Amino acid sequence: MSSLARGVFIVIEGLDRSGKSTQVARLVDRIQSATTDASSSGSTPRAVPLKFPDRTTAIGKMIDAYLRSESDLDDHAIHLLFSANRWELAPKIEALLASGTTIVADRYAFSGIAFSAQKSPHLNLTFEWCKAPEIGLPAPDLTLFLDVKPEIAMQRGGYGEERYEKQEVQTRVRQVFERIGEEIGADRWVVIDAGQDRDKVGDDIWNRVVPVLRDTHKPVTRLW
Ligand code: T5A
Ligand code: NA
Repeated sequence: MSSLARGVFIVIEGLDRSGKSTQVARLVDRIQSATTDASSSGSTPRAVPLKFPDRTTAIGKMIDAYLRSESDLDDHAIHLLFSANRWELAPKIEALLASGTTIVADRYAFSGIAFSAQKSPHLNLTFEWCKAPEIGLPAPDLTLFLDVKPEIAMQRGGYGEERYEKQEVQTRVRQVFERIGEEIGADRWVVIDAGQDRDKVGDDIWNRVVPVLRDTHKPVTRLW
């Protein structure tokens, strides 16, 4: 094994308030301590969090205004902005993975498809149309889908502040996520019961992540 092992690309997906941000932070810490123990260079980060949408870029600021209902955009246009927000970060993803840093992303292309396609058939945002701009992005090695009933998520802090935080929307989003999971396949898409307490969810995630962290010698693939 002469070449540097690449980082692993992990995505945490789920409905609004399913606990993604909580679990992304915990997983990054857990990977960090596991790899610091195992290597001598404790100062180099071995895992970093990313969040989609990244609201800090010029595109991200437009998305942020849309989500807070401060602006209105055509449904196709906002879909393409979410996708562009991923493409503008794709070179950073590639570079981090190549340098041996593991990425834990809070949402990714799958949210992009699910939240837009739930607007169809009312609008012509078909599943295939929504998927098209995501084709060619770096593919996650593992996606953990935090599954929680919309009625449980609704009872959690801060719910209802943003555009898509309505029970009927979340129910349709969950159906599109199910279809995506079937397409991705069980080796790369794992459903986690996110209705459990935080520690139990964290342990279930960790058990699925450990084998993937060891599997760093195959090249990064592309969606789809
Ligand atoms: N979107 C996103 C698109 O339409 N297209 C796209 O391409 C993308 C990427 C914003 C919106 O954008 C849409 C989807 C979204 O509607 P966001 O910024 O990720 O996306 O916003 P949210 O999904 O709403 O993220 P949140 O931070 O609000 O929710 P999280 O991260 O899922 O949940 P978290 O960890 O913050 O926890 C929420 C609350 O629940 C508690 C926490 O303490 C917190 O109060 N909690 C638990 N309570 C009980 N049991 C547990 N196990 C708990 N875990 C956490
Ligand atoms: Na939200």
